[in-house]
Amino acid sequence: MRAGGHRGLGEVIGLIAVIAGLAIAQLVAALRNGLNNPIVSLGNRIIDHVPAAVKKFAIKTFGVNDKTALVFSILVVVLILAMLIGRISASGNQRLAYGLVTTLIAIAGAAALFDAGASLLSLLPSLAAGATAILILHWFSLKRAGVSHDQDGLSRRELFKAFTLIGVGTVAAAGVSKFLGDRASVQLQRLNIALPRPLKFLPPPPADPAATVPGLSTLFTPNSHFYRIDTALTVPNISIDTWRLRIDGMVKKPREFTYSELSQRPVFELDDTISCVSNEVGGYLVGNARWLGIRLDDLIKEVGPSAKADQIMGYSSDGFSAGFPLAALDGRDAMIAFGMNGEPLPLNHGYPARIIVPGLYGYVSATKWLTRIELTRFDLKQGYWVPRGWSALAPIKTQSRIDTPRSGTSVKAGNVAIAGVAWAPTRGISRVEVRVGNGQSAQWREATLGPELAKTTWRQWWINWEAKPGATEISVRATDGTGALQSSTITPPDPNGAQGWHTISVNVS
Ligand SMILES: Nc1nc2c(c(=O)[nH]1)N[C@H]1C(S)=C(S)[C@@H](COP(=O)(O)O)O[C@H]1N2
Ligand SMILES: [Mo]
Repeated sequence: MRAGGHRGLGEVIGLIAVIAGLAIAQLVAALRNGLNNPIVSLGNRIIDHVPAAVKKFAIKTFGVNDKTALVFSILVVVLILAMLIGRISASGNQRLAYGLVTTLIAIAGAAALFDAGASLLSLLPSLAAGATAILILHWFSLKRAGVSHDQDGLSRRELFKAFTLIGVGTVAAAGVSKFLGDRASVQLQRLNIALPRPLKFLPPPPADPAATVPGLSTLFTPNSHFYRIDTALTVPNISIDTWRLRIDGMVKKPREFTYSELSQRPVFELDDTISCVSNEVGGYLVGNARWLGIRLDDLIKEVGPSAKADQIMGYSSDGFSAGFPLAALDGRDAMIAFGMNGEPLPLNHGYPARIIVPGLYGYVSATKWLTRIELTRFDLKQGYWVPRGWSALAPIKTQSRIDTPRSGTSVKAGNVAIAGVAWAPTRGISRVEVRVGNGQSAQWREATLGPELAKTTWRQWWINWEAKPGATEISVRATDGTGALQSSTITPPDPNGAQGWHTISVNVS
């Protein structure tokens, strides 16, 4: 038997060493909130530094799965490197192999030092990963030296088996400990806390037209179906016991509040449709919820904003920030929300607290995992997305969407319901029109509007259509509560939200 062993054995050993290293790193990361797996830290740095164009491409291509795609890509690169390292180690060049591991660890460690709330401790997961990988490579190299004379492939196979077992065992252990560690406990806490009760509940919602119009969005978007957009590779796990909200900056009386202090203030309910600025015409990065929380304007008044301040900046525990005009607190029901559709905020949507400002896109207002509010100035501070090319001011544009029929599908000739939603928070929707066909003869017809919960929410709409065989286009346009017609000018989402009438093509058979 050659000293190098079976073909491919080096690569397998490299994989085992690195996977076990990552599992150990995961275990170490689970020991303390804020520590991250090296893969996650690398991903965080990529998210922070990729050019805006690439990020836009990723969101467009992978949609809300862009993070999974990113983690997966990093993992693939790391595993390819692992095989390379294994190969080098198997060929006898231990120094080069360990050198490469050390280099990888140095890069991952450096990445971790920029994670939110990083300290020297942030290096621990990477160091643990490196030490594990090198130990395993070393052990195999000793074994290899030991068995290279006895011509016996079996012992090598046994070794391989042993390490597969160790690898699988460590991955399982790391997963379990992570789960039991932070996530499960915060998840459990969330299930067990009672939301504060408003003095006055909003009336129960009216009958939902979606019940009788198949394919139409429901009046409220269930939390489980609500779109999620954020830069967080791992969802922050924040316990209400340790959570604090600091309000500072250009204020007379900076203050810090605990969860119970805030939730004992008068709470109210707000029906509000939030949207992502990245939502394309006809897109699904929009949802409607009944939020529960406290008034933001009252809170800001109490800390005494300086006359010089013109921006309210929310910061999250993971380093995201979003700023909007102080002047947006013009009486509208901006809130610090604790509840969403009758439940505490889901972890994905900002538990334990987030900001909701009716009428503004999420990236300038809706900070999830909120831990700090700073009164500042637009000429001093920019929120996370602004230096990345998005507008500093971003009111939600009037949009309308056809939910059914779906574009590119076929429908049977006869009576077909065309239906969808339209939104223009805080202006409301006063009219929705639908046009079938695009020729001279095509007429705009007024759709029936669903119930108006508030000027801040979307409105469902529907219309009956006598579909005749052939291919056709269907367009929709909305008029907001001020009487302004939705713009027909097609613009992309950047820098401040897509415009244009949603047009679909369907085939009638
Ligand atoms: N902490 C944090 N909050 C955030 C973001 C983020 O990346 N991090 N993204 C914002 C953006 S761009 C949008 S559109 C909304 C989306 O809120 P949702 O995920 O609850 O739908 O959250 C906002 N709040
Ligand atoms: Mo967004």
